[in-house]
This record gives sequence, C-alpha cells and structure tokens, in this order.
Amino acid sequence: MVKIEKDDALLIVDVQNDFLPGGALAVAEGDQVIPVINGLQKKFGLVVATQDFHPACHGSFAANHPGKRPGEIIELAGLPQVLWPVHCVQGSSGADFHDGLDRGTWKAVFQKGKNPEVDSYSGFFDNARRGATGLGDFLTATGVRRVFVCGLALDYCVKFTATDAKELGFETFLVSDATRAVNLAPGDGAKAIQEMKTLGIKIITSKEL
Ligand code: VGL
Ligand code: ZN
Repeated sequence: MVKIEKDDALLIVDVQNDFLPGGALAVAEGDQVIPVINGLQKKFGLVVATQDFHPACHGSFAANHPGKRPGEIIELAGLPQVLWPVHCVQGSSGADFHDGLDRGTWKAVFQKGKNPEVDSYSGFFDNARRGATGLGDFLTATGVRRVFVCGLALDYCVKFTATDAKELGFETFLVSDATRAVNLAPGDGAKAIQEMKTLGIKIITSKEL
C-alpha cells in the first residue's frame, strides 16, 4: 500500500469527450477510467487536470495537411508528428471533460496544445519544450513532492506528462488501472509502461492507494 500524504497531487490527464468512446479520437475502454478516477479523487487533498485544447488550425490535424490521413507522420516544429483526426477543438463539446467526471475539488486546469505550430502531449511542456503550461510552477509553488498520474491516453499524453514530472524531480506514480492506451500500433500501451518503469516511475494500481 502507498499512504497518501499532504504533499501528494493527483494529476488527471485529458479525460475529455473526444478521447472517450464515440469521440473523434476515441480510446478503447476510455470510459472505464472514470469511476476509478472519481474514487481516487476522494483520497487526494490536491487534484489538478490537464485539457487538450487545440485551435481548429492545429498542425497535428491530418485535415490541415491536404492529402494526408490520420496515422501518417509529418514534421512539425522540427519533430516527427503523428497526424490525428480533428479533436479537442477549443469551444467544441469534444474538448469538454466527461460529464461523469467529478470536478468539484479541482484546484486548477492546465490547457495544452494551443499553439498551432507544435503539439503538446505533456501537461507540462509542448513537444519542442519551448513553452510551459504553468503546471510545473504550480506544483512547485504548492509544495508538491509526489505526483500520481492517471487519464488518457497512456501511450501519449499520460506517458509524456509522467515522464516530465519525473524529470522535474517529482516522485512519480502511474495509476495503471486509471488509464488506457490509444494503441495506434498494438502493444504501444505495454511499451509505454515499460519505458516509464525504466525511467523510475512507479507503476501502481488504485487498489494500492
Ligand atoms: C492525445 C493524441 C493527440 C492524448 C492528445 O491526450 O493522449 N493524444 N492529442
Ligand atoms: Zn491533441
């Protein structure tokens, strides 16, 4: 068991309609994380969330590159970029958090992916690490020592958020039953967990909390 302390934070990544079944970039079983995350929220004194929040002209959308399809790879901001279906557009219902997700105790929401020129998987920085969302400064200013990461999607935004948290010096945990993978290639979710383990991120389940 892991005892939750005062200086712990629960970080909920991108539990938005477009990443849930029926959404534009649906994650299989994505809705199954919601009751697990609602249960977790009751145990933490500090809960914050991230929100994928793209302008319609975002460079990660296949639709903005004539002739390209979702899943193809281009270069964006000098980095390889997977092209996605149009998703989480600012002001659309797809960008909203799922209705069943408790939000009553959230202290802050950090939006990402607002710059059309670069994607932002991590809740801390864009993929080129040129801009910060403020999440790192917020956690530091609040005196947070350990971060528990959950949400969608395991092999993209959850992995990059947990990796940056660890790199910024927070003791980092992934709550593995409170996340699901896109699995663009089969096994991407399992691979993401292995990568996180190698970096020293602790993999736990909600039952250990
Ligand atoms: C995400 C792909 C594109 C995520 C966001 O939240 O994991 N994945 N934008
Ligand atoms: Zn996105």
